[in-house]
Amino acid sequence: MYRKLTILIVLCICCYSATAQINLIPKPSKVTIPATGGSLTLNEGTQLVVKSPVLQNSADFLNDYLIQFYGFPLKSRGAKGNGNTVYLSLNKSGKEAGGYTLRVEKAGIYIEGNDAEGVFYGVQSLIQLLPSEKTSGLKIPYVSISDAPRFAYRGMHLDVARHFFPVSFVKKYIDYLALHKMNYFHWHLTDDQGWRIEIKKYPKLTQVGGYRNGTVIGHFPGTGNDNKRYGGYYTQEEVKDVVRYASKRYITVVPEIEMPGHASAAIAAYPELSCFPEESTKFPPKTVWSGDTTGKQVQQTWGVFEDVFAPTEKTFSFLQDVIDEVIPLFPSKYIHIGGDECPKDNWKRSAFCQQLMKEKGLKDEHELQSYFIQRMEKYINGKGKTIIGWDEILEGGLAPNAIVMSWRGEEGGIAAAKQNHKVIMTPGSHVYFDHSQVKPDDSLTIGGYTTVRKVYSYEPVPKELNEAQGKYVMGAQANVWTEYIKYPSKVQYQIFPRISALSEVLWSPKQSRDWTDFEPRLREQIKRYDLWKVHYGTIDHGQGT
Ligand code: TNX
Repeated sequence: MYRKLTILIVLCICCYSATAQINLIPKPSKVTIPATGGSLTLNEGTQLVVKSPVLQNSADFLNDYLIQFYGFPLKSRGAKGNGNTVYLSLNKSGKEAGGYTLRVEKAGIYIEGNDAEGVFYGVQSLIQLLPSEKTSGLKIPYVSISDAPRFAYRGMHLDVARHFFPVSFVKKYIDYLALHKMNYFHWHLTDDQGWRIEIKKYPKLTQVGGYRNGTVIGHFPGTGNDNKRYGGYYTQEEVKDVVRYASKRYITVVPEIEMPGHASAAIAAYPELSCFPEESTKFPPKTVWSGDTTGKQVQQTWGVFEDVFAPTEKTFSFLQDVIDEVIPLFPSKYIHIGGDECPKDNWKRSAFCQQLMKEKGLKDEHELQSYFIQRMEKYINGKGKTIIGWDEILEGGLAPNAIVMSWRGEEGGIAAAKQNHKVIMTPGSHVYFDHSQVKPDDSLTIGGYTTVRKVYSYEPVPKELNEAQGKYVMGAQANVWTEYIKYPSKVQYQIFPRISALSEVLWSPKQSRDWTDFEPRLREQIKRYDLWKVHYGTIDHGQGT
């Protein structure tokens, strides 16, 4: 009797200790832990068998990670391992894209993907089974996992226009996505405060538009302005390097070229793209650095600016030329063309615009914006690509094949899905990582208050949509606008731990969402942030909920 009880207690402890070590984020669809418990130890002697050359990216990622955080790689072996071995292979019968199984057994570790991405995601799960502290033998509990993503679009955005971030950091950012099984990086490359991508035909875009006067830190002109030439840009070679880096992590880079609004940097370089090329947008006029030769300026403050692209043939051929150089750099099916926050003031007082509207039978400036976007869509579709636009592109009539990014709440996304258009949800209410995550705010932010718990509570498919309409929701994305985020360390602080919550929203089955289950896993994950040496915010978010 006592013996039976002892065995039971030992079994329970084994189970418990095994369970305690399974702290995966995002939570997999199915995790089975053998009642007997047990573990395998990964060490310098562990071998790595890669069963197909397409899986080499995953093998490299695993080894780079082990070297970086634990100081050793696995030893490559041909076709067969010898017990203490990690096997990467494809499972031809698995159906769901990105799906995989991961088994940790006495005989070895087996990762089988439905496709190459699946193997990569299996590797990410394996990485999370490793201890979050550096130890000599890396004990991994026996476990069997079967998993696949819920949404096809699992995105993070980064605004590199308000503040410029070097390639080295952009790559780290891409790694943060990869470690969370995210698969889209939305690169916000142009805005009023900087044009960040080299366009060979228009060198002034980066020579002039890539820099502004002063490191902007306040809402008011001149606030914090130190009169330094400030900015930067990516050469096309650097862009290709980033895209290659991302593709090895099964991350698609979606470039954003803003139009017709948020165009000050382009207009400072080429004033003829404005409705009023002669008008000065400089304010205050004294703070102009010597390279800024036009009456326009790359903006030195945040906000929305009236000087937008004129809908002229000159502008269209300029933008088409830009697109012609952008498309070959990005294998992405999608090109984001902005469309948000375009003031119509200049179009209203431009005789050219009024004439154009009459000729085309457009009843207001919203329809003129729709005409602008539809023309660009036609051009981009002709190159085999699909456009994405912020939800303002609904106003004045949606371009026929456009995907809508719903940021002003969910309404835009709901309306677009009801018109049978694909949608990516990015509502400011839940997934703006430029908002503070604590109350009171512990640093200067744009405003807003979005806790990790609020992110975790987000459901990307609104209840207003029926089942068929809900299928138009491709997924969701967090936006990281950088008005008040100047350094990589602050980007980290803003995205962690909220990125972990978002990854679970996007990857894990809806029915498994449970904050009380997630929170302890997140606390474990935070130890891993320490291993990565990243800055992070907090789970304990002050007064709010
Ligand atoms: C609105 S979200 C913007 C950005 C700002 C952001 C600040 C969107 C499509 N446009 O230009 O950076 O608010 O939160």
